[in-house]
Amino acid sequence: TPAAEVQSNGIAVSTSLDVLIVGAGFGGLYQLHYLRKMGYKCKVVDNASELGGIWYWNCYPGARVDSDIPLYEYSIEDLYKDWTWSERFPAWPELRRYFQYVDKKLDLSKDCIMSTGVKSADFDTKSCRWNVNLTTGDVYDCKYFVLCTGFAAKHYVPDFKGLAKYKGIMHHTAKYPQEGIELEGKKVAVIGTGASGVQTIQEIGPQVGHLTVLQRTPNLCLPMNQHKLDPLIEARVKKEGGYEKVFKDRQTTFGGFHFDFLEKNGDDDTDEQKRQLYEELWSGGGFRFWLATYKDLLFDKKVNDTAYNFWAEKTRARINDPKTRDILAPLLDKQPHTFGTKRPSLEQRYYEVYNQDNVDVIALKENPIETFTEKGIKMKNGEEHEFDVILLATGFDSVTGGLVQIDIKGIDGVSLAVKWSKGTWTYLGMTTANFPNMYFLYGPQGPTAFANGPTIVELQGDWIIDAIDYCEKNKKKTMDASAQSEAGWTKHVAELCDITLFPGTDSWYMGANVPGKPRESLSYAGGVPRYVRETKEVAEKGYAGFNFD
Ligand code: N01
Repeated sequence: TPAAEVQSNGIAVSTSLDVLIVGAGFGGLYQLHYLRKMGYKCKVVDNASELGGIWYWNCYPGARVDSDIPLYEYSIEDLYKDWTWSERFPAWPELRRYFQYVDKKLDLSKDCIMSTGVKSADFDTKSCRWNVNLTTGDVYDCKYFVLCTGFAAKHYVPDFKGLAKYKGIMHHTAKYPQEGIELEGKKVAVIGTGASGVQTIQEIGPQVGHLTVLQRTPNLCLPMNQHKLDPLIEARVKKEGGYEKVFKDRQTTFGGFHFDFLEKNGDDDTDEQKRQLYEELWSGGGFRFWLATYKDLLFDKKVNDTAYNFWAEKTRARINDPKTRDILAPLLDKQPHTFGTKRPSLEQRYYEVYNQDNVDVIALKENPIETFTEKGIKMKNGEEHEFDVILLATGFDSVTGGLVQIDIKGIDGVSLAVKWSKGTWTYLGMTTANFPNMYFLYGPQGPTAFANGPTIVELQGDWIIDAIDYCEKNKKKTMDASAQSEAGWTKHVAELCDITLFPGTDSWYMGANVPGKPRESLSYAGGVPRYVRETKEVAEKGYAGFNFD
């Protein structure tokens, strides 16, 4: 297809690119920066009006990151040197400012087409290029199509009866109004107690008139141990190489964090030693109690139960009312799921919020939602609750949803949504057969859900950038995963997960949170170092498992 020219604001813009990147979050901006530096003509397209990806959309009260600083930032271009975080786990406004800072340093915005979505894309087998249709009506053609849509680009609203009847203010947390909502004194409901629900509840509980939490499954939350950071101390840590060490550690640990599972199993320790370890991990805060513990925690239910018991004991002690205690933190015989097989949220004052007079919790498994009404929600037991505001913290069509919601058609005209309708197929978690020159990162069958985002977008990002460069240097028109290599990788991902405790729990990790979605491991459970080794080996063998034209 010849390079078309469109008029945008009176300026002639070429719509023919080397690389079109979808998503202006950590992943997409990394691609843009390096590919552009290497001389490729690139643009990023994003629905949001500002850079930041998930941090643009998730601006609900209390939204903050769950990886300690400096895990959750770019390790590149010495960006860390001139940026200082104010808290150990920063909140969304600070993350937005970080993106503005990165933009200023790397001059990214000029190549980002914002407030614009990608409607569809199809591969032209004659020109070997992608035609990409934007919501503005513009059509771009590009040789490489790189999807950096993140794991949570498509929010999920359950099909509640009567939902449309409700006349009050209602938002999904991932579509929270940018200008905020006045909640003071209001009667508010939060449905869902995943990370979004927990963060919202603990933030608004002390502000609203009355808060009703509608909980289906308790979240096995861990203490965040948030604290302010002292800029002088951070400056010293940076000078002594502390940040660079963390960036290196990200590549060598299971989850891309700066801590890792221990070299021992639960049974290697006595009960007393276990308790001592759990106390230490607990007081360290963050994900340590989940990911810096016995290496068989997520493989051996008996060991896992010891962690659950410890969690329940610590948590129950914070909840005053016995009934509420059983709803939020049941004992082992009523445990909602195996510890850590759903992502534990990090909390700051979550359990104390339920000790307030203005906060109630409804256990939906005992008393489900019957229907939404004009004024609120009617429960199965006949009670009707009126609300000024309902917040749906009901999660995402995670990992695959953001990709398949774009109508992408490969060489045989079959869409990605159809190809993955009964299960996901990828090679290396970055490509899928019959979609040549198309790459995705922080998506299905990569370490995604089990790892820290910025770590993964840099590691997978480098692999994709190298692959594109390899094709260009070797004058390849197309690079496409073979059906055989894709089948092998998909089997490998399933096998890695099957030996863990994850498949036994209904969670977004397994695609089990959205009715009708295939149940499968959406992420690679072999850990970051193994993943990097396996993907590097493929590249070193001349991209074994790919067909080139
Ligand atoms: O979504 P979720 P999320 N009726 O799917 C409930 C990341 N994240 O947005 O557990 C009633 O975890 C559902 O109940 P159940 C993080 O990786 C990170 O909170 O299915 N309830 C659950 O309680 C996280 O894991 C941060 O029984 C229904 C909730 O809605 C991921 O995003 C902050 C229901 C959904 O929880 C997703 O988190 C926010 C129904 N029909 C998000 N359907 C940070 O801390 C669902 N629910 C960085």
